[in-house]
Amino acid sequence: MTTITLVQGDITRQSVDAIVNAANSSLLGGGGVDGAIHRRGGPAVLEECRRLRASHYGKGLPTGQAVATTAGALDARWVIHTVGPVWSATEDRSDLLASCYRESLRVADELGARTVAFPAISTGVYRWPMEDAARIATRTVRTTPTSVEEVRFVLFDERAYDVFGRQLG
Ligand code: AR6
Repeated sequence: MTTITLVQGDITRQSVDAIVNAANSSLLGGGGVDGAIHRRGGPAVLEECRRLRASHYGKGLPTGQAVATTAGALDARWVIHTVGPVWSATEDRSDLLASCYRESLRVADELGARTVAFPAISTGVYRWPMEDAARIATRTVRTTPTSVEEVRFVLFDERAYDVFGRQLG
């Protein structure tokens, strides 16, 4: 059984086995959660991202996929980088957003992670409406078979926290 918990705060302050990063396909960092994770995780995270890029993802990590690195100085063992879809009003990209959660959990299982913290993927720079993103995130985590014991959604602000809270009932 996987317990789903909800926290309002900064994902880089979480003490968990794996922290999921809302990355971009370059794997070289950016703003939002990605910037915060690289800042606090330190150069070891970026170094491993660079190596992964060189060895496997020369064309970038595809949207909806996930890959793990060290967590550097973060209070976690791994960072799982996933690339959310940019919101589109004309194209349904829900499956890609669901895939981020599914693939991150698959990688977490491979690593043997018991506790995993997720941000609200795609709801910042990638502009996905919070209600819809929360519905997809919670439904996917609830329906994905995994050995992860705790999935912790870490929401930055009170509004996002409330929206996720309503989805989890
Ligand atoms: N802890 C938890 N949540 C956070 C934090 C934090 N420290 N910082 C921001 N959020 P975003 P995306 C929330 O933009 O939409 C980057 O540049 C934020 O309020 O981080 O998937 C990447 O490199 C929002 O609700 O990720 C990509 O280019 C949520 O996290 C692009 O942004 C996600 O916002 C990815 O965009």
